[in-house]
Amino acid sequence: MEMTLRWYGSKFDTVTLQQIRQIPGVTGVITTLYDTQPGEVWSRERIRALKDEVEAAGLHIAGIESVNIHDDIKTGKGKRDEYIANYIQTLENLGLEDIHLVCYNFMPVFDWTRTELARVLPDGSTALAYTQQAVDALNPEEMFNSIAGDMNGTVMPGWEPERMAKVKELFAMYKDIDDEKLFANLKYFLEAIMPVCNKYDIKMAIHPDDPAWSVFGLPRIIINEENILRMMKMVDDPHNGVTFCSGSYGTNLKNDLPHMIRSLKGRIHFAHVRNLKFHSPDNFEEAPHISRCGSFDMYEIVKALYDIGFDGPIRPDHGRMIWGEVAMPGYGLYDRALGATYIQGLWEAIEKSEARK
Ligand SMILES: [Mn+2]
Repeated sequence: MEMTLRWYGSKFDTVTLQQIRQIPGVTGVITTLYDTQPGEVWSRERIRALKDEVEAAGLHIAGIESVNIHDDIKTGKGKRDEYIANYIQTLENLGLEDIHLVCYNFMPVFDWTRTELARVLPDGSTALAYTQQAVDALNPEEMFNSIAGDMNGTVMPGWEPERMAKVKELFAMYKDIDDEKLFANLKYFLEAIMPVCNKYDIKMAIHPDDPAWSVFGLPRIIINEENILRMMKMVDDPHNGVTFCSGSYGTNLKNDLPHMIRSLKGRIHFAHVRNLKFHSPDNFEEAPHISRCGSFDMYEIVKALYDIGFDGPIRPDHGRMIWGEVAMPGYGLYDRALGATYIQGLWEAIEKSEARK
């Protein structure tokens, strides 16, 4: 595995490449052209400029998170084929610049959903949190306004104001889309992009839906082992793979995370490792990474990744705000740095104890 950190680019991130470079063991960043819109072609020039900037700081681009998918592709409507052609062009440009991992998601309308961006924990730190009760009490626009007011002056992925201005329109687009149609549209998209992925060895890594169930009546399909295996089989190519995100699949306590990891051997191209603390099955917060602070056994999660021979980029996921930091919620420096070193500690211990057997 390679330890990495997500970075939104110097115009958008409060964390610098120089700071990331000083986190022990972190050698790569997972980044994006944050100011591009879904459906747009990423030019080779802009990709190369991003790469040069990262490399000048002594790091490298370990992968892209994300190249977002236009809603016409997800709904199979409008200019789907034109946007898929653009996506293929972007993949080709990434491949030509020697970038071989792309994380994306297929979530309708909303990206990940939280109901609090700064729940105060007993130690005074703050974390992102979710309660179903809060979602049930809001309509989608109220949801957006409550999130937008709480971003510490940053723009959060999937919650861009220009996108949310069209939230009613977006809901109308998905009116007749159920799980089966969403699966079919995902298959259509994947079949179209597999040739370029094979040509440039680009691993596509779908991010799970978060939370791993339907919100506001929208279909959600990347939620459990059964569905993800269905997706792997429906386009059975190793370039069609997954981002294993423990914090997203883990929102549903029925998901056995180590078991899911083992069932996806050879198809996990990227891993997000984080912990959640549950107060009830639909009330949780994003806990510090270490096992004793949350509900997951992080050793078992990392051990499962080790056991399947996972060798892709791994990153700590959302961190808390600690030590007075003001940053994009979930994406501060300090708590993610602690997560990165902790995960590496687990990995080293597993590696050495396995070697002694
Ligand atoms: Mn994730």
